[in-house]
Amino acid sequence: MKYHAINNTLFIKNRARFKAQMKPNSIAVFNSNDIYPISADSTMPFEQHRDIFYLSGVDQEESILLLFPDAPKEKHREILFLKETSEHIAIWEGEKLTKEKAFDTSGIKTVYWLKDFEKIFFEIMTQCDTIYFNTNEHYRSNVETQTREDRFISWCKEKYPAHAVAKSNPILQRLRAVKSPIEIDLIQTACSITEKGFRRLLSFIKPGVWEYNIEAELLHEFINNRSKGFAYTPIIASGANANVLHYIENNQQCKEGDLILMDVAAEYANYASDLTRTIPVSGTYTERQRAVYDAVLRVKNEVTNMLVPGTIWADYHVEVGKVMTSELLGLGLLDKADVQKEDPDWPAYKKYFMHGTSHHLGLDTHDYGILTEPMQANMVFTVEPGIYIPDEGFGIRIEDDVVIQKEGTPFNLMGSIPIEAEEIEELMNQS
Ligand SMILES: [Mn+2]
Repeated sequence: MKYHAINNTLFIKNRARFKAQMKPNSIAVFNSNDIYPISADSTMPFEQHRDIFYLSGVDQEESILLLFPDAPKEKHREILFLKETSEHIAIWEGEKLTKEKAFDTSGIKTVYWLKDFEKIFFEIMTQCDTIYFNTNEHYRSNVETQTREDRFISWCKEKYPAHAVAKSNPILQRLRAVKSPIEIDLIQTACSITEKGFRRLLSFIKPGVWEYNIEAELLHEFINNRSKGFAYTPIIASGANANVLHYIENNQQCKEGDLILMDVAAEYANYASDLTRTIPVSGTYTERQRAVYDAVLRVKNEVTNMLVPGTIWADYHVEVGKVMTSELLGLGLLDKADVQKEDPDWPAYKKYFMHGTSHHLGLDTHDYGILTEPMQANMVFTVEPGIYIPDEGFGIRIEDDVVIQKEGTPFNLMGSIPIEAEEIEELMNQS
């Protein structure tokens, strides 16, 4: 891991909050992700499942966390099962968590090797009535592979058919949505690394650079700052590519007069940041580009203030739609008749702004959080309005990450990243 060790009180508290929600005499099990194969002996880089990470800090494959708050044996209230390591294994496979290191990382005293799992699990299953399974109920999830968690659930249901089952996911959706101070610091670190990358680009981008040159500049800056790299697949879209919302080819040359939309951000310690800036390739916005840019920025600033405790996500989007509609009227992209005859299920503004404005941000870029429940202090959201005009060959999106406050307007974790058109132009034209 490139990141600095995380204070383990984060994970100790996260487990305490999870356990407080469990039914009497129940256990909960969380598995690591697999290392996904490519072919031959090639594999994808390991990405830990965010739930076992959230509850233990263990960032290693083939790990299992078991929680059993009512365990008759006190040492079985929290257990980690890890892939066995030894000095010999360390030489061949590289350093893995020892039992001592696992304790330092997680605060969990009882650590067994994975080879003993079935035996110890049998004993525990004879003592509990309910098992919490960790299924994926994220509103955008679309998983075709069988995860290690899925395999565990199938195995367990077959072997222990008489136990009651319960769902971990709704508990985690609610817990992970509200960030603790340590988590906000980690997200802030990710945002600050992103800022370094973005500032590097302001003197780098010129007509003739290729989108992949920009991707390389960012990766250089991110890794030099202890990030693994991008928090999500970077979108570096010059000219009309900006109108393809999930453009990730990043293989075109940036031309004089074009804008370049960059939805690019670093991760840090598995926490995501999520930034979008749209800047002029030549260092100066045209009058029309500037008018649209300022309209998007006004929408962003105005709707950010609606992210306060109590706001419902769907209602917020209705309000965003009103603000956006008025800007689109101002830009002459819509006229009054378009708005009067609009379909309430697909309002007129959606022709130019067809995606959502905000999502939770945290260990996942589109983080957990139950969107039908009111917003709370210390939830972290993106704010990312955009206006896409294929007929004019450009699209503009601006995105920052903010923390909802108990009172007042949200705190902008990206408040120091240049966003005003003048500031961007000035920085781009300093030689
Ligand atoms: Mn986003």
